[in-house]
Amino acid sequence: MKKGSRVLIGIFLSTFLGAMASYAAIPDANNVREANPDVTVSCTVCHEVGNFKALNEYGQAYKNAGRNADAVRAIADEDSDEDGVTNAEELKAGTNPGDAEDN
Ligand SMILES: [Ca+2]
Ligand SMILES: [Ca+2]
Repeated sequence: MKKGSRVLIGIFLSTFLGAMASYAAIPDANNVREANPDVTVSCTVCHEVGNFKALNEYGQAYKNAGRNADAVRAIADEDSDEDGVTNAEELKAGTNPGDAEDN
């Protein structure tokens, strides 16, 4: 692959990934961090893996509760994905509160 092609691909990927980060609704990620200061938040906390337009069970519960930091706190003791671990426990442990296969 020519150097010019690699540069163009790099620019495209940087732009695309930057746009994805914006699409992931940074304010929502910040709301999760505000309620859980020490957790790492990725897009898949609220969105389906491979389909970021779809919300998982946790993302839907967050949206229904008001989509703010208080909403994160309001659903903290719920188990949105029904895997036996509360949303707050999952966020602290680094597992996904919207994925029953991850607990
Ligand atoms: Ca859970
Ligand atoms: Ca889980």
